Amino acid sequence: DKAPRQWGVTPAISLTLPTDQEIKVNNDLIEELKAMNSFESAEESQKRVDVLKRLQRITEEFVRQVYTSKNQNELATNSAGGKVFTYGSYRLGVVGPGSDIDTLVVAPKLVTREDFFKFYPPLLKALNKPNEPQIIEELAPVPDAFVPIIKFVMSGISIDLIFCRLGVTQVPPEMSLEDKNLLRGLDEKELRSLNGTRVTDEILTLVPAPAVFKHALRAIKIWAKCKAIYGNVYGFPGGVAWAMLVARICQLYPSAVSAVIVSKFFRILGQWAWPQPVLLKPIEDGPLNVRVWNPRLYPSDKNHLMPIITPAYPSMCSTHNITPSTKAAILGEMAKAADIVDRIITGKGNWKQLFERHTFFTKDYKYYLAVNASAKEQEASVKWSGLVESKIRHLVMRLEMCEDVIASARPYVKPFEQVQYCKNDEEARKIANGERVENAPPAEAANAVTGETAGEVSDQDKKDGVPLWITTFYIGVELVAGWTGPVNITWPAREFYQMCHGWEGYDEETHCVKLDLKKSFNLPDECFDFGKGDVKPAKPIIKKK
Ligand code: 3AT
Ligand code: MN
Ligand code: MN
Repeated sequence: DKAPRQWGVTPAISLTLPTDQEIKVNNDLIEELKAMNSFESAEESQKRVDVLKRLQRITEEFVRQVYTSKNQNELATNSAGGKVFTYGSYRLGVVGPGSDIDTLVVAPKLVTREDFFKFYPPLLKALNKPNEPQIIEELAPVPDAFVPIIKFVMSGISIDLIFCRLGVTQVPPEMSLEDKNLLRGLDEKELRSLNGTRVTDEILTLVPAPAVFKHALRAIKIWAKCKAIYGNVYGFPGGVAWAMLVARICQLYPSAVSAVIVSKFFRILGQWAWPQPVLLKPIEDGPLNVRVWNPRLYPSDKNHLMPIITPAYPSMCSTHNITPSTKAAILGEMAKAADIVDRIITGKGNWKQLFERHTFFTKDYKYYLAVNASAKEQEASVKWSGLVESKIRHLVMRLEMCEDVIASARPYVKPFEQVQYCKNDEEARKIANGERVENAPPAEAANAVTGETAGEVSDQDKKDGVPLWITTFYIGVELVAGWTGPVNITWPAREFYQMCHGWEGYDEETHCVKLDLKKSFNLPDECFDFGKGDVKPAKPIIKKK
């Protein structure tokens, strides 16, 4: 007999086959996932396949056009190829009804990033014919992003399209990105673009049973979103980090069903010897002069509180954003979940209990710091709120340093957007700066990216008013036990304002950011999902002596 294959950096904890009870509980889990609308229909999946086929054809046409424009001969042009890869939730097999498709276009050496932004968008636009339903909508190339990207909607599905050229003359249909020598000679943007696909492809090869992994990952992602502990920008694990955590548990229990993976997930990771890293395989060396995660070599890597390391060379820490407060929130939720799942596994509870909505706004804090980012125009608002959002975790870290007053500070993972129609510029300025104004002007919920609004404000008010786009981020603030003095956050606030104002696009006429510390009972309705049973905290009644 051959010894069983070892998955990952240690032997399995158990190879035991599932019991009848575990199989039953696993079926219940899958039913619950279906009930929560986690899966899409067969038609919807087929639509994704068709969209990808179409993108593959466009990619080949794109490469041919670039070759022709560069006077390449017919033989070279016809054999150059070009291939569409995927990464993100689609590649991991966990897309839900609203998911996008994260796609990567790979082309031979001759095709540059400039060519991508010059030739690809017109090819997409050309799919739209007059007097017919539009195939391509919301086309938005962002060439100067950290990872340059073309965003659009194709046949109703959101697409994130990124690009990388390789130092090869042909990119055939069977091309794989596994070989790390392909990374030679790439610039940083190209390396970043290639990374997503290389990491997701590798994760899938490192789990013993992909179907078990996918269902468990669906459950964990839904749980993490319900508990508001999902999102890299805010200092929580993002989709890839959660995937690697689930993958590691799958390696330790190669024969387990998804329900058992979920239960072991909370027990093992909740008691993990952090900051010991979670690895899916030994960290590899490689041909490039780039940094690979190594706390013995790099002091900054030693600061990572919950390192979850990507498997593909060059390995990186996917969770360098985690702070002491977000770590505490994650571990707290894992401990609670472990108890709930124990009861489910033994037949004394049900999966709904695992997916209950968080109590971030209804119970968890007495104080909330609202971060209001406002801009006078919709477009400016998108960029500015994105910039402010990326600084939230830095504000959180500084709040955490006010140890005399603040015990913990935890960011909420979703911004709230609204547009307010002010009487004039002066009033808009006051509102942006958090000054009180008499008879607050009308406001409605908004989406600055699409321009959609709730439609509550009358057309007349809109016509008469000066619009102010406001994005609010919340941070739950727990004071040190017994603290009754003032809550002085002057220092974190000043540092935060400096960071935001230091942005190269900052213009004090257009952008404003203002902190506003609130008591829980003063939170606005936008924080609550009354339909899901949220109850707004009440103002405590002050007893007379
Ligand atoms: P959905 O099913 O799409 O909600 P997902 O995991 O696919 O879940 P995204 O499409 O947002 O999530 O992201 C896919 C990957 O793209 C994850 C990460 O490697 C990369 N990515 C996303 N946003 C950013 C960003 N702002 N900066 C760098 N990489 C990003
Ligand atoms: Mn995605
Ligand atoms: Mn995406």
